[in-house]
Amino acid sequence: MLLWSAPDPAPNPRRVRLFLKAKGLTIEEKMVSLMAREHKSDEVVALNPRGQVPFLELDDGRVIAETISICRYLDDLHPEPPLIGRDPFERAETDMWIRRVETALGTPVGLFWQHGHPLTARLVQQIPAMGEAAKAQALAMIGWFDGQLSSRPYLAGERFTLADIALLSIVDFGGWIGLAMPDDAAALKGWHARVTALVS
Ligand SMILES: N[C@@H](CCC(=O)N[C@@H](CS)C(=O)NCC(=O)O)C(=O)O
Repeated sequence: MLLWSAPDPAPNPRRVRLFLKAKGLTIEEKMVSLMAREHKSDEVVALNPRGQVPFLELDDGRVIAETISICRYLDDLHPEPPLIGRDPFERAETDMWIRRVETALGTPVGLFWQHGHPLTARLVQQIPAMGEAAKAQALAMIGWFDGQLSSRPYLAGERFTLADIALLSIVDFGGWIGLAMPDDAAALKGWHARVTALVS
């Protein structure tokens, strides 16, 4: 297997690396340079028509793209420790949290990155108002996750799951691009320290 990837702080490739670490697995990685736009090369687009990383190239040539799909595949191959769930309820609960993380926080963080950050200004036609709106939405959702985590150690209660890994990668990327956790987000900060320790 070959994991086509990119270095930190790219959040999606990092999420698979964190998942592998939590599973105790190692897969050979092939790094592409996003800044050099290697992910848009003919070679990469032939393998993943979205022209994005990460994606997993199997030994027989088949390809799985999309971070969560890659992690699901690896979790099926290596069920221990369970990072998605042991039964239908746990798996659905983890999925619910992954969707909340990706849609409610990942989307505005991504829009802020595209429309509000100077590093992407040369890559996309930015709409500054969209960047501002996305920033407000992202900060509001960071506050919402802080509230959710005030009553339990992990998103899915007592279980550390792929949803926590998804949230960690987005929170850390947010911090890197100027959407840091506010000082008063005590529950989120405590969760952040707990989850970081588990994947370090
Ligand atoms: N939905 C995809 C998103 C992948 C993605 O956006 N990857 C970024 C790197 S963090 C990328 O390749 N960006 C380049 C592009 O979208 O053109 C996933 O979950 O894997």
